[in-house]
Amino acid sequence: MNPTYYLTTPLYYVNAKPHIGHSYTEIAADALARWHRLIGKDVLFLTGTDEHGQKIEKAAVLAGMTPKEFTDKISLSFKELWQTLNISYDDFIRTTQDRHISAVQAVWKYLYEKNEIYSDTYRGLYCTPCENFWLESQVLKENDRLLCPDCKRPVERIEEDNFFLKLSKHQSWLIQYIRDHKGFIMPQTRRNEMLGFLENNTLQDLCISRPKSRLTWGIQSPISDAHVTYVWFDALINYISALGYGAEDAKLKKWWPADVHIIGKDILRHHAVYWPILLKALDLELPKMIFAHGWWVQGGEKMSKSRGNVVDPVNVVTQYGVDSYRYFLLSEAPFGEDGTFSEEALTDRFNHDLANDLGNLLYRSLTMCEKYFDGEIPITSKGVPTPLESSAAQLPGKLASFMGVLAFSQALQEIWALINQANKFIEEEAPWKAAKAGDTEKLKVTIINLIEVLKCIAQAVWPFLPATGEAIWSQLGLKGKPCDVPFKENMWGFFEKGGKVVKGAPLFPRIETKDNPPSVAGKKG
Ligand code: ME8
Repeated sequence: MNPTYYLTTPLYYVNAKPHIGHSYTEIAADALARWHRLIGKDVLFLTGTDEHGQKIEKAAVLAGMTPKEFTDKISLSFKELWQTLNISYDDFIRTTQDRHISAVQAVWKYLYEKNEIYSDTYRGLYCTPCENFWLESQVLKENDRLLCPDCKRPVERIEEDNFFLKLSKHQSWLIQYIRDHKGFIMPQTRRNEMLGFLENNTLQDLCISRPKSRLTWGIQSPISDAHVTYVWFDALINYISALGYGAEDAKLKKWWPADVHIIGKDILRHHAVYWPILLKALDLELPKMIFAHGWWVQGGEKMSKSRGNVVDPVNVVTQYGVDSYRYFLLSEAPFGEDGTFSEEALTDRFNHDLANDLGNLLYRSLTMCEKYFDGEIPITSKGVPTPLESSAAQLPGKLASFMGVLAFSQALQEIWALINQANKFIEEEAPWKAAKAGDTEKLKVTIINLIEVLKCIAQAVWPFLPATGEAIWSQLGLKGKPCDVPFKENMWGFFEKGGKVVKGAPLFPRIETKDNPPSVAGKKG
């Protein structure tokens, strides 16, 4: 049996269409899922949509639709975008599905019977855009207005009879758990932030319901006819409801605990405080890692629909292509830190890394294979080891350590170091000279080394740029996909029986800009 790898993304709110921020989390998760498939793991990649609560109910009313009609429509727009972006999720959960509703109700019952839940009156403030409860002492005061400390929008004062999950009794356990498990909250800055928060504040018990007199668009509580479930309590449970919690043990046993929950830093507290305590109360293990990535910012502020500063992924991929967009997002900012989106930066990376480095390497190598050997991959009698071979052998190990800590931009740098070494190899070996001198054996050795390294590169880029990896694969004359062949240390000699390349058009025709005239291209080979 192959080792398993279970990874999740947040469930996105369906109050509006997805933007670049949502696509970032999704693309990162996709790269990680594909990487683990490439190295032979049995992967479960879960994503989906968060469809209950006051914010969605309001958005539906505004659109003149029922919440059901509205959530069906927007949830579909997420699925469509994921298809466009080549996202290979295995399961898409919607919090309005029966499997989720029954799991949430099973959680309610378990916790109620265990005395982890009690009823009381909630007096405090509520931010609908964030769906968060706040205390008077936590909100911002501006003139006579009270504002949400996260999104800075006005909060509403509420007094409601509700149900609460006991958090404070688990506080010291959680602090100790985080201290003992260094890789549990990543990156380390976020871990320190959470430890600081827990060490300096007494946790308020979490309100987990809303009265039906205020909100009906939620999951019915099985212990009170008058209440529905608070949207965050509902949504977090998706990570186990998708595994059949309360209904089917085998799936939960196979996949839980999750290997990583990938989230943005905006929802760290929900995942690093509420979720672990909820799991502890449920007598379930904690996920192995919670990774909170940074934000795409515009004008110094987080990109979000409500701020009106979002970039629409569909426009970008229409203009630059899916893999260029994926490459830009994963290489531009270290995962965990904020990034700034600009078309200039994207064009620059496109021309430099994709067109010049990767595209040219493939095009030149296959052109030479066609020119000197009619496209037949040469079989050499001299198995001369080259520096390319040893660099390629080290790549899987290096990538494994970066991917283990979700360091996507560093993993890409390693792959590009090999691409550039191969480009340098062409210049140094100057195969056109060997051809002129009639040194066929040397020519064969050079070409076969390029073909072997391209095969390794096709596999290595595939998690990040799946269509590109597959295009290189088929231009090398190979059947299937790069993930069909194990990606491991000793992979040189793959073409020892030869083969035939099928050169295509350049993968990334360069984008002309003022600083980047077309004449920069046109290298030998
Ligand atoms: O919070 N930069 O859903 P949501 C980077 N339903 N990532 C961003 C981003 C930005 N500017 N904007 C959004 C919710 N994201 C809840 C989650 S989970 C059980 C429930 C990404 O639609 C990032 O992953 O507001 C962030 O955490 C998520 O979208 C928030 O999505």
